[in-house]
Amino acid sequence: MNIVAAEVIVTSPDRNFVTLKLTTDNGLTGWGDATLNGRELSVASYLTDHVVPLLIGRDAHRIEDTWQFLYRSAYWRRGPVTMTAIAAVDVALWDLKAKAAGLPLYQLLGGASRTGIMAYGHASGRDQEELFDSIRRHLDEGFRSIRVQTSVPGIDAVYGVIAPAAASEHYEPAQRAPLPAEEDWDSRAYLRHIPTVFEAVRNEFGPELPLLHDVHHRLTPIQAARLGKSLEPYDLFWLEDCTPAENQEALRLVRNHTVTPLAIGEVFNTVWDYQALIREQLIDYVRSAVTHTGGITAMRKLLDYAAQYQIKSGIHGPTDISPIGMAAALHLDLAIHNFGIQEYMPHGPLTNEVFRQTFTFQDGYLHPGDQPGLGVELDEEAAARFPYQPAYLPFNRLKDGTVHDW
Ligand code: EZ4
Ligand code: CO
Repeated sequence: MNIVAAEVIVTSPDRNFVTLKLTTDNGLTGWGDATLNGRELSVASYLTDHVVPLLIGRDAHRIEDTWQFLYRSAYWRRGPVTMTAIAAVDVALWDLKAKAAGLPLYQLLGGASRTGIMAYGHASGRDQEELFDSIRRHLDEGFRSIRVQTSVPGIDAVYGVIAPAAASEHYEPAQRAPLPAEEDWDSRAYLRHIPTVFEAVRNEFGPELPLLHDVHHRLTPIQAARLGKSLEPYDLFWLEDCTPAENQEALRLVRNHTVTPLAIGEVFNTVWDYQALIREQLIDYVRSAVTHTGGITAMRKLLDYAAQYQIKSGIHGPTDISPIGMAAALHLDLAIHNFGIQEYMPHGPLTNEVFRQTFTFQDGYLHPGDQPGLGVELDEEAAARFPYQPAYLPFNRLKDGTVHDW
């Protein structure tokens, strides 16, 4: 099964997506997600200009060899652009291998370890009433675990809250615009407010419902430690990305002060970003995306390493992961033993026209389906109707104008 064609497709139905299409001499098509939010065209170029020529004529069955070849032969290792490009190739090769075998991909990873994949949804609101409504809507949709984000008095715009103009249910942080939107931030106001939100949510919805919260790398270690401690009475499932992810040492300080479970890693791209975090048991959940961390091959190894320390998966699954990347995550979630939870933000209707999917969401559980391969096919005619549009994630400034983490 040799690769005869490799092509990069950029499409923007509800948002931008980059997809790698591999075709083999036995007539199979494999798909890989190469979407890096706000930096989409860099991965498209990395693939088209530097990787596609290397793939033609290669044996598509040699997944491990191809991964090692792309990682080592470039000389320049790691980084989000490189690891997203490698992930796209890796996932497309797994799609091909599973299609050739006539099996859903999870069967090649050891088969199902569970019947369904617990997913969490994103609830948010500008005030308590709006937040409670959003939580109720998620419960009605079937979600049994919920991430809670709210606005904070003293801050005009807060990550995770529906933009006032477009009060759609599912928040999309990246905005189509020639320049990134500027938001404001105040850590002290945030630290005062968030425990009151979780107290109110627990009082309203009871002790059972798993609740999650995302800090988006905005706190110092000691601030994060204080937040974790102050949220202990509300029994969070996890506190996510509480400090900037580059400094693994920071989590040691946070860990010394709180038993609130910690999750981190959506901006990580290799196992090396987790080396101390896993070995020293400083986290509880691995948040990497299959799409940004070298694909299924690398994620499987990372999660097997984590399993030795009872650290579980919490694979990144926002709308900027395409349905192809999402399906790859679901096959892995179903197969591994140390599954924790899966993030799930449903895609918009135009995205679902471009990406024909077979995965399902029922009673709070996702399942990748039983089609051979990933179970997602890109409709190239539909994709061509939605050309690329520049889009950026927002950024933060403090009151005095200093740029802050978003
Ligand atoms: O803001 O994926 O946990 N999920 C998240 C996401 C991120 C976006 C950034 O591209 O933090 O919603
Ligand atoms: Co996050």
